[in-house]
Amino acid sequence: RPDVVCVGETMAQVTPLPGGRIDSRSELVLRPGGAESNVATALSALGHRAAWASRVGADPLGELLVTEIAAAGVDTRLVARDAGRPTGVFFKDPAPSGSSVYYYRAGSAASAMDVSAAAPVVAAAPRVVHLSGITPVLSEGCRRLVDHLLFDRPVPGAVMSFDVNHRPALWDAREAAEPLLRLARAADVVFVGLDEAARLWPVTDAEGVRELIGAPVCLVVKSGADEAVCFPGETRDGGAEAVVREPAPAVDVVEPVGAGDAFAAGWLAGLLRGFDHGARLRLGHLAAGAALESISDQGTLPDEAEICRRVGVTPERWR
Ligand code: KDG
Repeated sequence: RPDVVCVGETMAQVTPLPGGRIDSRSELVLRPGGAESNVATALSALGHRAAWASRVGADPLGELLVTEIAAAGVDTRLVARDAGRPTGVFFKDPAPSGSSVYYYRAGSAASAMDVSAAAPVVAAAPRVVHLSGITPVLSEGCRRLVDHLLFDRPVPGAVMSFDVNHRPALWDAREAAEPLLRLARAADVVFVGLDEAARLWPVTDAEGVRELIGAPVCLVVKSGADEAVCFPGETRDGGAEAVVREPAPAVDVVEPVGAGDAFAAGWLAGLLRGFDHGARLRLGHLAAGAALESISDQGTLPDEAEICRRVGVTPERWR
């Protein structure tokens, strides 16, 4: 039984080697790139049983994705093959201040997912289902799939985790604002960047996001390089919630794509391990920092002793 099932599209990501650019004659690297499989990969690196549920083309790129993601320890048995549609592709021009991405994903195999893709997720019976705001914009079927998982709650007892993940290249903020807010309000745990929230909604600070999304949701607002704030949600006795803030450690940013996914994975790993809210945020920062220091979407974690030191837990507690 997996701890977490992450549902969403992964594409073949094409990136130039360091120093190169897409618009020049560069050597290119092919790797899996997808928010939800990034979360599954990072969870697996943190020692959890993670599965990725999706659909890929019955083509060499689909094979590459499944092989690479399985090699990272992720259960890929919930990935369907589509003989009639291709695996999506995107190009990434890395830049520390924000990479540029160019999508070739319209009509992809993953965009053909619909509510029937929920059945294997239900059968897997995970403790957590992780979704993101990318999936609902891919197609009507994908939108219904996310709605079904979040509103009908077909996975008994699962914590429903949702990363807002607004991608301006897929829909502008005006179009995305209402659907993403509606989905965030339906989840149990929500991750959002403060800049992303301010682009989508009339908010300027983390408290504003908390008010907008509402108290039953456990909300994590990430303020870029500064800090992450968690509003744990209403307490059972109706008391005021204890807001937790953790400053982000300084890192030498190579490329930011994938850092948000790693943060979510770190936080969810902390949840699965029963860590307190401060330790969950610190583990989120640690995983995000590793991704920020890497040219690919995934980073390399420090060893166990260093993880324990930075998260503030004993090795016994970690294992
Ligand atoms: O979070 C990283 C993702 O944005 C990237 O891997 C590509 O999944 C992707 C997307 O749809 O933008």
